[in-house]
Amino acid sequence: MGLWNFRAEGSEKEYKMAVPGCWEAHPDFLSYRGKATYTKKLYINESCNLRLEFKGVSHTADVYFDGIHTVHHYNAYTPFSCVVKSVSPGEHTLSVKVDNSFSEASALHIPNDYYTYGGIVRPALLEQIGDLYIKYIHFTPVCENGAWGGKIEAKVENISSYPLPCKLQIKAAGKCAQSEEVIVMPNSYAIIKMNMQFENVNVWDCESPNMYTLTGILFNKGHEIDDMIERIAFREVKVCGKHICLNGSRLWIQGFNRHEEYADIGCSVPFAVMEKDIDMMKDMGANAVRTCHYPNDELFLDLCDERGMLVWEENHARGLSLKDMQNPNFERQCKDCIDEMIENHYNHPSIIIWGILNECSSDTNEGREMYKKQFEQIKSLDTSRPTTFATCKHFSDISLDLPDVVSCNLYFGWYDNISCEKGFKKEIEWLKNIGADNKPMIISEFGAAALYGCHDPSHPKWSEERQVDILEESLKIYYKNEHLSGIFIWQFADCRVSEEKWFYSRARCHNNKGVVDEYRRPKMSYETVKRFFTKDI
Ligand code: ADA
Repeated sequence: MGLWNFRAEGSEKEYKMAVPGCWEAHPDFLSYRGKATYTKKLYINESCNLRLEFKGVSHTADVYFDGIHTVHHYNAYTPFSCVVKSVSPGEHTLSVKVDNSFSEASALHIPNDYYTYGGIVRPALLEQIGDLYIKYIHFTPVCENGAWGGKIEAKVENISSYPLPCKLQIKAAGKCAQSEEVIVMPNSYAIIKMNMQFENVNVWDCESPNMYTLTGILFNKGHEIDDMIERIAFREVKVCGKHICLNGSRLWIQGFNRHEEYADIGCSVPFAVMEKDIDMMKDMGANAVRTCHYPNDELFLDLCDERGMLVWEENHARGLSLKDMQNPNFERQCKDCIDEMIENHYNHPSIIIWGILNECSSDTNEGREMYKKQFEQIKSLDTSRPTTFATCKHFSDISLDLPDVVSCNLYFGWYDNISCEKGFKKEIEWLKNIGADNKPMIISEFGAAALYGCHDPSHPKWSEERQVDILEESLKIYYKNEHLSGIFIWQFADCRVSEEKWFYSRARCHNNKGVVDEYRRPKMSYETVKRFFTKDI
């Protein structure tokens, strides 16, 4: 947190730029797409190993420490880190070259129906570490015959050139356990697995989002050399036939798609606005949010944990054609995004489903193979959550056998001039004919656009009145429909979009389907949604 020196490529002018922040928030860079360098002086008071972690740099970062390149990272939405060994006491220079331009090097950040901002858009942190440190601790809650246990998987890294012994101690929910001694090989890592049993714990759910602190302490020859504090919870989410169950009870999911963005701030959404968004969604009666179309800031996920908001988190992709998916960087960039999303967000109890590849080429054999590969990757990392993807390939999708949950984006009344009742009936019949009706189904997107303040008694498209009409008609059909496990309205708030491609045709270059505008000013549809989502409360 703070001000860094900033200079755009090819410019001699130096600025002060806020981190975390988007350069588009500065009057001179409102629509700047290109490269820039952030620089900051660091003062280290004793010789040590430094670990630098960046929670999000949009969209490509190259980090230099005293002019030496330490790490390259692509994708704005997942954390990455690097270690600088044996840093001497005194002043040092940290610089980050950031690039938010579109090119073949970027398969996922492309001109789209959301805006790719530029900057060190999420927090950056610095910590001193020893030669042996904890990379992550994953906690998987397991309930057997009413008794709660936990599977622990920790990754311990050795950055020295000699083998090091260690033991891991875990304290959580009044219990303490210690691993056997493990030797971590030089310049390598070890995975430590442990099982724990717990008594008298309170489960996590939307009404009572009970959280616990897990403390991991790493010992080397009896000396404490590192620790890690994680927040965990006791809840199980499973697919039970055609339903999604939380702690054994059938879930009804009702919520919003939410882009990470706030008016002129861009994608570095302030913490207070994150909380306001959750307050407004809960005020409307929502119990869920979909992180369309990328992994979210962990601060927002922390709030969802604490407030009992269910989360569909997904990897970064929106509307990529087969040609886009054939970009030579696509598969590696998706793989890295999924690895980083799950490694960093694994313990959030609010995340109940992993999604991938929103409206990509799931209607082609080559596309299907890529979906298949990504679902296999997710299952290799986490078997405790179901998977899904949102399709728009109605009547032609050939990949719906792959996910645990079928999800459809439907815009009857906006893009498709057919009644929601008729359109939904056709969709259900199609899913039944292809044998995809044997698993839970979610309407992952439905909605209509309205310009904030646009009122017209004839209810034309783009008026708030028409948005009410379309949402009302859809909610009458979808709300607690027997075929459905949940619905996500598109979308919570208006958001900026690219000017390239057809997106320039979006009124004011925004996606205006929010129930509130980008300043969180409610449209008429706010009360419509609230009427439906709260009527059973
Ligand atoms: C698609 C897409 C969303 C948004 C929406 C719209 O379903 O998944 O990101 O672009 O359409 O507003 O048209």
